[in-house]
Amino acid sequence: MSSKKPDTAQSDRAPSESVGGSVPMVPPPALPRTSGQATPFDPPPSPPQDTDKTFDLRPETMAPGPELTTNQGVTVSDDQNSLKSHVRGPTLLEDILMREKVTHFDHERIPERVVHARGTAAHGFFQVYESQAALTMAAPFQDPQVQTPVFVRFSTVAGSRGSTDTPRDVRGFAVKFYTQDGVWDLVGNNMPVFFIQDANKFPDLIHAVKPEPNNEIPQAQSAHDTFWDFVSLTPESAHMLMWLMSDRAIPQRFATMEGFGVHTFRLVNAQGKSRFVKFHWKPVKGVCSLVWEEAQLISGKDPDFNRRDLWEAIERGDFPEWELGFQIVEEADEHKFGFDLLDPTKIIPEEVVPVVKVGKMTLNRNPDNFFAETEQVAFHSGHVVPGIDFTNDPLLQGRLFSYIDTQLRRVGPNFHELPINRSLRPADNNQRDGFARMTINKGRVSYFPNSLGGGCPMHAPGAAAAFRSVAVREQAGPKVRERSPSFADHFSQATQFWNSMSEWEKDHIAGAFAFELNQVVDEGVRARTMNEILVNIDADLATMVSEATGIAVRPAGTLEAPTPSAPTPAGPLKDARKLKSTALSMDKPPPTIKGRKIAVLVGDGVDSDEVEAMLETLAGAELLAETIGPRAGTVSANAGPMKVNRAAPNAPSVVYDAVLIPANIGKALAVQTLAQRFVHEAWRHGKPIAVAPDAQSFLEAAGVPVSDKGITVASGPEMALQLIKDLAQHRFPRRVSVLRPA
Ligand code: HDE
Repeated sequence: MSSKKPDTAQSDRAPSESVGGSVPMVPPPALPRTSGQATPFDPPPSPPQDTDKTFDLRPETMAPGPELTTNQGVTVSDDQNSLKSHVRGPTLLEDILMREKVTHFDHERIPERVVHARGTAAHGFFQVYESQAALTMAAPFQDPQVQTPVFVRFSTVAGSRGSTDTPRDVRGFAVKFYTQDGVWDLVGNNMPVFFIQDANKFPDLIHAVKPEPNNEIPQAQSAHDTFWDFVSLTPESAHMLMWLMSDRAIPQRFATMEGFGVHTFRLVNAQGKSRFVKFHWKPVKGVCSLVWEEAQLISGKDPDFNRRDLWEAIERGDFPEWELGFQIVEEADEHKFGFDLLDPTKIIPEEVVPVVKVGKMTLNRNPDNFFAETEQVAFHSGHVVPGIDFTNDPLLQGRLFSYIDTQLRRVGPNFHELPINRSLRPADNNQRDGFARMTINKGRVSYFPNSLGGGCPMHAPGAAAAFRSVAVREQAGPKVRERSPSFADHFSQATQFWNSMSEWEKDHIAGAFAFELNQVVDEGVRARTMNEILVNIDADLATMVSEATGIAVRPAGTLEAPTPSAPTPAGPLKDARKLKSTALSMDKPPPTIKGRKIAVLVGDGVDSDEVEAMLETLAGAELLAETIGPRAGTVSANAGPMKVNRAAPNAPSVVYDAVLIPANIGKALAVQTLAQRFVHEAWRHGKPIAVAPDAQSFLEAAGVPVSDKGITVASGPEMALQLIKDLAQHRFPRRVSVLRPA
């Protein structure tokens, strides 16, 4: 696609040509002493003046009181529902309570993102398979010849900018399309639902999951009391909790995770016809995750694991790809599902409305500068182009307010002028000034209507590509601060998720709940999660978690009264036990194993011809093999010194997908604890292992049962071939129960 912006790369000024003349550099005076070193002239250190400071701070120190107020001291009647034109209507601008609360929240951090602070990004393009003009006039979906540039940022939610890549968390999946008609941001996640149904609760959710405010512990984790306190009091989060406790929350690679627009949006065609749509990104490499213990170890061994993988894959030309899918619902079918399409805690099962793949996104270029691009990119769910429109989902409505607000705080009022955010179609309007304004607008006129500027820039009511909101007919009625009763069923889809899982996935989910709740100290929070959330999802799940945490399941019929967050009517759908969507399970072999990393353990005495042959076979299957020796440099092989790629102490098992041990080194490895740990971890984490016959006793010494699936003892080429076959499974997750670890 050609940019309509003039080429601006013409003035490359050398640093010496800087404007304003040169200033002679004066060397700084030599420091008389190293900073921190005491001299005879320093006064003796005084004891810390804690009491003075505590006194000094006292006027600002405040414990929570009994009554919630605004910042102006006005008592708040309802802090959980935004003001809407009617129960399912759009949120009103007049909502001073929500705006004060959300605005304040949006301004809490500088300069890192309040949520999704840790992220990484890449450039690429999107190309539609065939024109979707019948559904939408959005520019990226018109012409299969056109490649629309994109910039995609992946992120975690809770951790700060320097945190690890692999916590148990939701992953952000934000795509900026630079279309011919302006910028469209599809700011989604790797899970199709969300914790809450109303934007007004977002500050509470995030305060609860972030490190606790008194000690800023724990970093990037949901396994702590305040998070579970909040979700146990917020039953609408039940479905999202199932996703969060599943292995979806620890994706193996960004390239192997799905993405979702989450909310129901609208597609609008040139005739003004609107349909509902859910957006899906389907990874071409399939959906694959880590296992929890592995993810925890990676956090220490290689906190940049996902970011490094994305970077390296793009550098070597193994470009990550996703197909974009639409789930389309005609307006007439809006109420046919038994749940509300406006409720962001619900999915439309793919078996009910199929996902139609309409095009492909390819990421093929790493950013040149992390700050200028990845950090300063400013997404907004309200950045849409003609052909895309919103629904009354109260979470989406709140986001439409929040993102501009956060960019004003984080990047400034001219964030749209930064190169990474700039529209390919030049922006032209009467907005002026502000911090760091770059455009030099000429002339006297910065208002409309005007005659002195010839009336420019003018409205374009007739332009085909002008943005017009869909003329949705809203019901009349009194303003309300309520949630629609059609949002009341919080558990059916959580149960559906559980029903759709394989046995090992259930084991991992129950294990994750157990891990988190064993970390929670408050007995009330533990009991409430069990008896108000888990028992309502599934009795087996509750029993499994109960056994692993010691939290008693209360006898049926003794549930506490509904929590403040729960709307009064309706419980789970009666037939929830039968709901199932096989599309939700990850128990499927990936379509390709291209780019998987294989550890080939080597040592002195290894047969270098055999190793060479293995490496060739693996490369032929598009796998990345690395030889790991006891030290960096070389090992002495039969035919002389053989170079190794990495030294064992710096090459943790958790960053590889499979392990190979050639002949002649089993004996040497048997006495190395590090080597034993290496293969034992690979086995625990379900990875294929192939060894030469003389390494079998080493495996046994390392506690690896050689009869397990995915463990091969073979000679020569057979070893590598079998490993490739086994890798097609991704993992053998049934080896070690997460609930009852070996
Ligand atoms: Fe966000 N969210 N969010 N969010 N969100 C932000 O914007 C917010 C929600 C998502 O890589 C912030 O630039 C509110 C759902 C992603 O830069 C902020 C609510 C979904 C990213 C914000 C939500 C998301 C953000 C923080 C409740 C999935 C990272 C920094 C109504 C559909 C984008 C920023 C990037 C970032 C607000 C809920 C996705 C504060 C108020 C649901 C992927 O504006």
